[in-house]
Amino acid sequence: MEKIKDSELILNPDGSVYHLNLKPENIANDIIFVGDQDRVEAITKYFDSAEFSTQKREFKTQTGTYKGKRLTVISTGIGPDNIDIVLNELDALVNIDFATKTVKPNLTNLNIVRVGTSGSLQENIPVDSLLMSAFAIGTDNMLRSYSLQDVTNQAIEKAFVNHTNWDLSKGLPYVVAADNNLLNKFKSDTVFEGITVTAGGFYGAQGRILRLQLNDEFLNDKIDSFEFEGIKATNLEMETAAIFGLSKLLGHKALSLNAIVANRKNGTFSTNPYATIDKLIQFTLNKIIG
Ligand code: R1P
Ligand code: URA
Repeated sequence: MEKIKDSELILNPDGSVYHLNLKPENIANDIIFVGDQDRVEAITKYFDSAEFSTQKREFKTQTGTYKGKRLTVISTGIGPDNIDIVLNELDALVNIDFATKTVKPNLTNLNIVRVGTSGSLQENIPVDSLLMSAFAIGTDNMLRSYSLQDVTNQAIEKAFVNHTNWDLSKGLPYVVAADNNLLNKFKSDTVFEGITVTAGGFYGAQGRILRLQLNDEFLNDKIDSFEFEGIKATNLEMETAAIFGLSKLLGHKALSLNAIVANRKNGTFSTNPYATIDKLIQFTLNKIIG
């Protein structure tokens, strides 16, 4: 096995991985991703016991047990670029031997569930509802640095590009599915399901106009009328496609759950987003132990 160079897999003086500040023994196989650092404790406050806590930059990690199951909660901060760091470093923690800097012969698969917030594109998916992403369309380009063809759904990609008359000077959108086993495990009558569009920004990239003119002011209307084999494009956020894509490439299983805090169709925002996020957290914890 070839040794990975020190400049490529960077370890801190204490042996922890560069950005996440974690050592292999600090993480569980079941991991919850949140964007916001403060959401980590909003989840771990429900744990039976805590064993580990650390933070570097926006990456806060806590590991403990919930109803006897060992779980790690980690904040990713905002955006697909952060997901590149979090997923590569988590994978290194389980699949690269830090002593020899070689890839382990037997690989470990992590289960990753994102508990995030999102804006709905559909009038009938109101603020304060919950939504699970069956597919994600990445419009952010981060994943295009990798060789992608084995993990993307090219039929949906083509249909989306045609339907939206996508301006390819912004890069080619990519489509990745959620892990099917996790999708079935978390299915519920109380949770909407749809195609999530992951944007590389919150304002222009999600069609928000404050003072700047957009490349395509009708893009959100074209996205919200997109559907593929009966599944609609339902919501906009900033991480899911990158999580699905990198997880699939690295052999991990990923799901994304969203608390709908904004409705872009009727212009509303939740009056109590933290209550909706808490509803999503309790839903997630109960399903994860199932
Ligand atoms: C934008 O406000 C942030 O909220 C959503 C978006 O994906 C983006 O990260 O997710 P989180 O609530 O997990 O941060
Ligand atoms: N997060 C997003 O990225 N977009 C929204 O509209 C709401 C939350």
